[in-house]
Amino acid sequence: MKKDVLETLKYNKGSFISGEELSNRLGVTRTAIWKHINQLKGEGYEIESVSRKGYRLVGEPDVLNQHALQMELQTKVIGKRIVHYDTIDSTNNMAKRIAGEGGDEGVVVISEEQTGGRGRLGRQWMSPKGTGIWMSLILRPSIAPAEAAKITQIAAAAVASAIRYVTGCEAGIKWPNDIILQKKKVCGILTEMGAELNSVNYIVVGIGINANVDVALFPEDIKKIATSIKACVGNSISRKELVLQILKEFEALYLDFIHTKSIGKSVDICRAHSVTLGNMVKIINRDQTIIAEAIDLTEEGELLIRNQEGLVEKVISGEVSVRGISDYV
Ligand code: BTX
Repeated sequence: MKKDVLETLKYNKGSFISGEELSNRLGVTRTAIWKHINQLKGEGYEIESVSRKGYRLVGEPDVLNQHALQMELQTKVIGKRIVHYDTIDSTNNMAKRIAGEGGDEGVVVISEEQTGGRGRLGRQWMSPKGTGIWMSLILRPSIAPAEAAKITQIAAAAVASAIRYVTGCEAGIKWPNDIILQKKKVCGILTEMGAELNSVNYIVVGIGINANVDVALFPEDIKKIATSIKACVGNSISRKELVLQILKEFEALYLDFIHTKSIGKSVDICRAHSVTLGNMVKIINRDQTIIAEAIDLTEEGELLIRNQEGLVEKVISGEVSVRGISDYV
């Protein structure tokens, strides 16, 4: 019922709604409405109450715990259990531990801060307290280990679409695992798995987003390539709203993959928002770098390049990094 009261206030978009109308619409007494309003206020919702006008929602808490998210979650599987920490080494480490102990598909681990946030190849991922979105999703698809990289493409499509929907910013996708705003990295994705030789046991997809992060506090080398949503839109955004939208978009694309065995829908989004395709890029694979033209993505989410001899080759994401010729993008 508290969820219904909140939804009605939200639906009213900042206008007043009387206690009587709320009680009629939801079929409970005005006293019950009053109690739920007080509980919501106790949870940090700013609700103005004015006599003869009623109630209106003026602000929401930006909390990412199970209780706050599940009140508004619109998914069936992803996020059915949310484990929230104030601080942790890495949400991917914790998600892998939970998955290894039998944790279900759909568990989401979120932390306000990571002390050992990781990128690919053990690189460090800066994860300061309270301003970013540092989260990992546990999945249990019946796929071969070689297909795990497809999950990165699904996540990239979901995050870019969600950032666009929530903020109106033109989020781009730098293949294979970065989301870009204004030519800088706003989000990184790290997909890891527990697998046998031929089958995946679990996949953990880690998503790190500089939502309201002050990137000026990052070390020089990272400051040059990183940005935050706040820096691009000029004000803080609701992390909660963005997490809810990402989980919704991710679930739709992931379930489509499970049902159709194709990531075609995600690849279409990755193509449409790609900042890589059509450009000359540097492909860095450990200590080898080649320069090529990025021409397309395959239906499996691999990058097609035309090398300097004019031959078309497939690049599989794994440990490859892609850079612009002179800039990060
Ligand atoms: P990556 O290997 O593609 O990128 C890592 C590189 O990104 C670093 O070497 C550094 O140059 C740069 N970098 C570090 N921190 C940031 C930041 N906050 N913003 C922008 N650039 C940065 C990308 O790996 C994958 C990152 C996944 C992070 C998530 S957070 C939740 C989950 N838990 C965890 O430990 N990792 C994932």
